[in-house]
Amino acid sequence: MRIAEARVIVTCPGRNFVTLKVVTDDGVTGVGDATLNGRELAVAAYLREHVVPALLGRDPARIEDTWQYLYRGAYWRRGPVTMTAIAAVDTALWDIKGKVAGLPVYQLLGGRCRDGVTVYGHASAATAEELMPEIAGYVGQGYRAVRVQTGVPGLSGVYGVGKPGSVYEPASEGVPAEPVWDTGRYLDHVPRVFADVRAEFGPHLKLLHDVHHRLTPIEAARLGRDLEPFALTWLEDPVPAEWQDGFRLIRQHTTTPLAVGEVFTSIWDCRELITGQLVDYIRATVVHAGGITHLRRIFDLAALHQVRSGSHGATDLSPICLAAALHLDLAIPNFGLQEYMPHSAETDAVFPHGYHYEGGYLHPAETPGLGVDIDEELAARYPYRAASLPVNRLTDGTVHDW
Ligand code: CS2
Ligand code: MG
Repeated sequence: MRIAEARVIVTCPGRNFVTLKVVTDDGVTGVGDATLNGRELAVAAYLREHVVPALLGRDPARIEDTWQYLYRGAYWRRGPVTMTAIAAVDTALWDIKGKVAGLPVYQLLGGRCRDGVTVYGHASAATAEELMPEIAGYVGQGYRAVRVQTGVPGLSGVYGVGKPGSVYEPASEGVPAEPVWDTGRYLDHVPRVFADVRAEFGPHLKLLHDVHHRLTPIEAARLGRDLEPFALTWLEDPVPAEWQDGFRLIRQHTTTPLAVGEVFTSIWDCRELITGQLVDYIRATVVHAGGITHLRRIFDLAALHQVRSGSHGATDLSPICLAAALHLDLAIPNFGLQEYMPHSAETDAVFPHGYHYEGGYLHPAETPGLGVDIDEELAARYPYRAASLPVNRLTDGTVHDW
């Protein structure tokens, strides 16, 4: 069996997605997500111009060899564009292998380690009062874990706080929006919100919070300490993710568990954090960290150090990435939680899939491969629309981390 064709499909069913579809000479197809939010066309060009020509004629069964060929062979290693492109190829080849074997991909990865994949939902609202019914809504649907984000009094909008009742969307059309951020107001507000949430929902609901890289290590240490009475499951991205020493300082001050990794692209980004036990959850994901093959390697390293998985799963990762993540989540021993934000109906229609939510768990499809596809005719009806993630500024206009 040989790779006969590989198509790069860019579509915007409400938001932009890039997909690689690999076709073999006997007609088996596999799909991989290649979406890099706000930089979609860079990955599409990397695939079209540099990767697809080298794939044609290769044996699709050689997943590891193809990974090494693309990673080592390019000489220019790592980076989000490269690793997203490699991920797309890797994911598509696992899909093909599953279809050829007649097995869902999690079976090829060693079989299930659990009955279902525990997911966390996203409760967010502009005010603390509006937040409570949002959280109650998730609890009512059976969620065991909820990420809680709120607006901050005095700030007009805060990244990560969606509009209640609508599909979460981190990018906006055109050039970046420039919201204003104030660390002091945030640090004052968030512990009060969690005090109310814990009082309302009791000790057993898992609560998470995403700082989105906006603090310095000592500010994050203070927040972690202030949140200790409310027993968070994790505090996410407390400082910019590349500042790994920052985690050492936070660790010296607080027992609030830490999570990081949605912007990581390789095991090299995670290595010190994992081996030093500076974090508790590693949130790298299939589409940005080199596919199923490489993410498995990261999770295996994490397992040695009692670090658990917590893969990124926002709406800007396509249903193909979510399907792939679920197969891996089911098969690794050190699974922690999976982020889950349902996609829009338009997106779900473009990516027909067999995974489903039930009582706090997601379950991958039992069909051979990943159990997800792209409807190319439908996808063609939604042309690409330029959209950007925001740029964060302080009240005096300084560009800040986010
Ligand atoms: C967030 C995302 O899901 C998360 O935890 O941090 O909204 C993230 O900012 C976006 O996926 C970026 O594209
Ligand atoms: Mg996050």
